[in-house]
Amino acid sequence: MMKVDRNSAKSTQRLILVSNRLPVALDRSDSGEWHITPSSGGLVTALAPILRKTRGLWIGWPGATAEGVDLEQLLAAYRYPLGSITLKAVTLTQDEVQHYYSGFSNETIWPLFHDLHSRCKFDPEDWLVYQAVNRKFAQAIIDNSDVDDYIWVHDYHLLLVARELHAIDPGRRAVFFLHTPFPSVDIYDKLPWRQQIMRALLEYDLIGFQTLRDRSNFIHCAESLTKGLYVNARKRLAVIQTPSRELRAGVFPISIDFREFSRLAATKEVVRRSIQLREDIPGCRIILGVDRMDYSKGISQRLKAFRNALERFEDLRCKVTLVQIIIPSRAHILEYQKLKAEVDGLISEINGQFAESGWVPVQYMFRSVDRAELAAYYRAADMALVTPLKDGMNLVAKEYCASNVDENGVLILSEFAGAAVQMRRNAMLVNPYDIEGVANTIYKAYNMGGAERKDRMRRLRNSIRRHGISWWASRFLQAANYTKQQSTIEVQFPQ
Ligand code: GDG
Repeated sequence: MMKVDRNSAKSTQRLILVSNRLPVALDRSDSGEWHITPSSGGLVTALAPILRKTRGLWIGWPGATAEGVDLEQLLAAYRYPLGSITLKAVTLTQDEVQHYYSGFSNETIWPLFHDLHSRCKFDPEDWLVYQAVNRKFAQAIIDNSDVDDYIWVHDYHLLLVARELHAIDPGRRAVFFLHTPFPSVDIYDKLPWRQQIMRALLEYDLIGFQTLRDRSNFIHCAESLTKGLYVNARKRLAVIQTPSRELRAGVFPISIDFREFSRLAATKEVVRRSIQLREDIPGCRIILGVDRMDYSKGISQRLKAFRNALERFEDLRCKVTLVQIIIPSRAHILEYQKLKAEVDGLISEINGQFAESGWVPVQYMFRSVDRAELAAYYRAADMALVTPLKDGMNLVAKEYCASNVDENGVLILSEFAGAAVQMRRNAMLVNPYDIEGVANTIYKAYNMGGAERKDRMRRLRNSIRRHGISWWASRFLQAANYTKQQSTIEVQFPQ
């Protein structure tokens, strides 16, 4: 439990969370009825207590566009199961979804921030709509908040919200957390709107990054693009002074609800299912991959590494199965369709080349699985292969360890995932582009003795237990001076 400063004169300040997506999914049944289901996630779990206690508000896009249906009204009538959190929908037209979401967010900023600038589309129309939608979000904040409310904006879809807020009301303050990496100057400079975006980012009061490297990249980009900038990065929270204002930049590695994952993994249902999953592949160790279908996740490179391992280490054949769960994502974007075709092709090549009676080397699921099923896979897996080409953090790596209650699994982790900073000593780090290197590491992990596996996994789990999602949220909110100003609430951060 975190005691907050009760001597402060200020009364409860409402927390307003702003993200591209609301924490709900909207679906339409065949009969045309709309269904709203809460989508779980670390962010909701971490912030629900504080949102509840401050009568907080979550502003975002409900994830659907619907002709002739008032989604705002639909959501207003919906009671969010996690308590008295109010959800406020920002509705988007088809055209906005295409240019702001698919276009600028996912075909410009996403690849650029993952160092994949050759995949970027730089379309002025996308940029115009991106600005307009950020303005729309800012207007929704103004319409639904008071000047004292505390505004926390999330992620790369909403880089300009502070600028747009200030254009309407210069007195508003907002803080920001970037879930993706921030690229180096060489990459960031490719962006035709680098200057406008940097200026807009400097209008936040606090910016949180996943790793020190992301923050350093940001500071270098800011320095190279802004005259008269003074930076003191020696403190834990870097202080950045522009000619007109001052802001802070910090490092807050996001995490998961450790307790929730380890509790789920120990339930009867999950234990039973994980035993069954192992029995379904008798005599084989399970290597697990869980990713959104995204080129940043390095799925093709991972499959090539697995193939290389089977080619060079014959004793792995019939002894390991790669279970690859891939969640469909951004399927309307051409690059993602091409990636799916490539992944499908590689899997069928590997299975065609190596499968024998009773053994299929790659088991592939292209769909989402429910949380208990995911926990059963995490628990059943002898190894997790988490090999993104670049990743802000990568929560799968942490979820795998939290669910590995038997402490006998091995985590093979890309050195380019933000998670590698905290997990580098006890995970087996790989360069995902080094196909032979990853194959060698699979083989090493396969041969690792029980004592070493246990020792590494125990340390990984202890570190995630100590630095879970509530630790992340409380550190960010403290840095932003949010919790200090609370006089009437006690914020619980369970660990
Ligand atoms: C972005 C950044 C950063 C996956 N499959 C299923 C499922 N999942 C859940 C996992 C995990 C989440 O999706 C994926 O999180 P990641 O961190 O791996 O990746 P991104 O979606 O790219 O997230 C990333 C993150 O933001 C947080 O800041 O770490 O770097 O790119 O939680 O469990 N969940 C269920 N079924 C599935 O089939 N229920």
